[in-house]
Amino acid sequence: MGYRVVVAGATGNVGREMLNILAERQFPVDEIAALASRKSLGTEVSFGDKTIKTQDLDTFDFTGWDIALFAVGSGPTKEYAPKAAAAGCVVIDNSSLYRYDPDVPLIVPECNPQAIHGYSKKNIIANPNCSTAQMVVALKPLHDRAKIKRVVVSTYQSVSGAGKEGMDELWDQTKAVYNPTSEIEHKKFTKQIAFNVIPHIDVFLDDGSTKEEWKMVAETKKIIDPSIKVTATCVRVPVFVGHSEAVNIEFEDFLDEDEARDILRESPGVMVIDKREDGGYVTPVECVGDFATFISRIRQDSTIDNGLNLWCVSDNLRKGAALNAVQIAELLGREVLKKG
Ligand code: 2RA
Repeated sequence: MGYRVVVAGATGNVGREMLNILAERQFPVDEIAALASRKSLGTEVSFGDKTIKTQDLDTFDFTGWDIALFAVGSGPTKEYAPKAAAAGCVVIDNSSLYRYDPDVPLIVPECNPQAIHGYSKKNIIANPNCSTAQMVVALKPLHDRAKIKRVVVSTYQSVSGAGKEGMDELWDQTKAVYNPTSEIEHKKFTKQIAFNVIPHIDVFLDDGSTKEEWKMVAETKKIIDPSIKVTATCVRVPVFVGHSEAVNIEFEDFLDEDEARDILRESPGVMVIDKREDGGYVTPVECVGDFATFISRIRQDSTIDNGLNLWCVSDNLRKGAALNAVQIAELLGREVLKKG
């Protein structure tokens, strides 16, 4: 006997990946429902080798459903997640709405699986921001070995993090560079992303950082350890899928680069590809469609006593969103609901 599972936001980048990954990982599904907004009603989406028609999120009755994976953004989540939770359906939400709520666990299963037992306060579990998820998978095992004091991270985030619109904008702008035509040339673009990088993701805050940067700080503290100091610079780059991060770590105690590499090689969810030669590292195009968080360029930072640098790459639609959400559902099933 398995679960009755809902995917809300089934026609978006992340929602479609949630369906793909539920099927790929053979999550024990007895029945699946794919929900979308009224404008996408009836759109057909794939679930393994099946095709399912989307239903209306607005009128859907969550009673009798076990788990709902939400990928609808904070606005609709605010309206529909409490309804699903009140109907007894455990919500795993990919938006940022509940991530910082003390009554809602924020979970990366490789880092803080024990937090799953806090879900019942609101019957809601939060999925972290994509740029946080891949980073904490690498930080946690190193923190367990040599306690992290401070993290400085620069991200190189793909346009799929901004949804289909972000991908279309890169595509259109790239075409316009090679083949300027009137309708594309005059299309209003917020900023040029083709052959450019933009040091701005989400809104600016009073201290000059962006909300994306603030999320990495707040979420790393909630998932691993509030004592870790984090400073981030989040940058949009002309890549379709796959976030990359240059991570600098300062530990309480010295951690040798070879020992760090060995620890990461043995860590859940991590794939180390780290050779000091041409091509001995991972780039975003190589991570797409994979479940792993790839780590390369592991090396001492000799400018401080206990420093380490590393390069972290992962598919932001998978570990950064859909995969982590499905892994939380697997954890919930194993540890709490115990069906299937
Ligand atoms: C981005 N992390 O990359 C944000 C939301 N997915 O745009």
